[in-house]
Amino acid sequence: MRSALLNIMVQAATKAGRSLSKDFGEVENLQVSVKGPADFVSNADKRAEQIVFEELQKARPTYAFLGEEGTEAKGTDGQHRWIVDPLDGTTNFLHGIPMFAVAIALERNQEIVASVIYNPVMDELYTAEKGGGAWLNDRKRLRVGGRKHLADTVIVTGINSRGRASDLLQLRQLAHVTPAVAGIRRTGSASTDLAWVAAGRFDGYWEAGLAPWDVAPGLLLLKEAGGVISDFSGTPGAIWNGEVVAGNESIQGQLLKIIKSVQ
Ligand code: 2AM
Ligand code: CA
Repeated sequence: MRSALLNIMVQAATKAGRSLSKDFGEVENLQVSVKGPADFVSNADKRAEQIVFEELQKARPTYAFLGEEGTEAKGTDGQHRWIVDPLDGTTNFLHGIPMFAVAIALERNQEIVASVIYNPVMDELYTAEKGGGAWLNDRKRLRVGGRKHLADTVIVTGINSRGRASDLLQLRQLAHVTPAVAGIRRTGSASTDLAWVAAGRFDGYWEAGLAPWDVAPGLLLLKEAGGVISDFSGTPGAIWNGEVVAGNESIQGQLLKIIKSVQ
């Protein structure tokens, strides 16, 4: 049974997800045109944020709102804030790759207490509430993978290719992590990366240059699945400086050691 709060979040995420799903079908048709579907995608993104905003605002009018597409509401209760990425994995969406999600987190007194990540194409709904565990499609309780040896792990990362200093650092990190693991993956959706570490599909994840809405929804999911998450200095649960290293306790520690050793 979902709580009333989680129900509101799921309702918002699935409604926005249906809108994205419809637009995604259109994007697949637009792939052949020369101009490409970039403007169309940007509108799909904004539409999804508007749907999430309206749903959440209707249900909890006093909560603040922070969304990637620029929607902001200050809120009046001083305690609660929604942190929303209406389309995490925009580049995938634009290219007709079905790896993207609607991601919603609720912050209460500076702590993330509820999360929903929904991929409408795969129809995978990830939910978590503080103390209530992490779940896939309401049925499957999630638990991070149990591997202890880094050499056996599949690690996911993301490298934002916008020519910033953190990109080069990530490439150096990649050069050190790659030979130490069984496989490296890159999905292009940070919330999916964290959800899949929570589900034990990936054993670990690291990335820099992220925004709070990329990290906040997956952070709680991962913690509720028994995972550990920190920034590159090892400070637990960081979402505001854009750095993430995540995994089970053992793998997170080993990954962090490599990340720390790379300058
Ligand atoms: P997006 O699809 O919502 O843009 C991929 O590595 C991850 O980084 C995705 O979650 C992507 O979110 C995010 N991302 C891409 N470009 C970014 C940027 N310039 N700043 C912050 N996050 C970014
Ligand atoms: Ca994002």
